[in-house]
Amino acid sequence: MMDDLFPDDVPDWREALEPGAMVLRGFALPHVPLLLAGVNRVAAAAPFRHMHTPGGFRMSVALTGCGHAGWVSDRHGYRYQAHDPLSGQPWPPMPAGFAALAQQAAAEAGFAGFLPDACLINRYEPGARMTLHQDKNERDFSQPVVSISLGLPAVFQFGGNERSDKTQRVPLAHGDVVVWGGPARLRYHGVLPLKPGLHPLLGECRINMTFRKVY
Ligand code: MD6
Ligand code: FE
Repeated sequence: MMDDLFPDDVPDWREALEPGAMVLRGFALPHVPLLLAGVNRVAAAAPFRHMHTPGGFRMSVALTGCGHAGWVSDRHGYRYQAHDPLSGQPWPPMPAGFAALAQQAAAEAGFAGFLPDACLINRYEPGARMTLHQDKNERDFSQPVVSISLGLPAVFQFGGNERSDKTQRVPLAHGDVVVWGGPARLRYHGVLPLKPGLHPLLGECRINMTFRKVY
């Protein structure tokens, strides 16, 4: 009988948020050294920078990226583009191991065969936040987004398909991975202002990496 209440094919490190959205607690922990080495290499070629919204506001989150496309925001709007506007060069290639890890995480959440072509890297310092938004600049909404949290903990807001829908608050810690797609793919979401703190590996900082299939 207990088997019905707690099916053993759903280990408790996987938390379903709602259909299509899942948190994989600690999934990235064994891969932190690889991820941080890769982030450092990317940031050496394409430094973290604070972009401006189309309305002219400086974003509190600093951003870089790697792979075939990077996310860019300026007074003309936001979009993906193949070149880093700071250098005029293509974004750095995705470090070895990144895509395979994102693919494994997606498969754990029920999205087999995910082949990301871009990884956006966000850096939060205390006070930085991400207002509610949808990820909808990608071409193919049948592909999920895989999001890895590193460093200081944060509170993720997860809402509905309208900005005004009520949101749930999901705490995310170092090594947690969120996968969403399918019916959850266009949900509004954001990150509450980062609380001050000192992470043993990353100091006063949270890094979020989101893997997408843009093209
Ligand atoms: C963040 N993440 O966690 C911001 N988007 O810092 C996102 O905006 C996000 O985590 C799409 C899917 C997963 C995410
Ligand atoms: Fe997002």
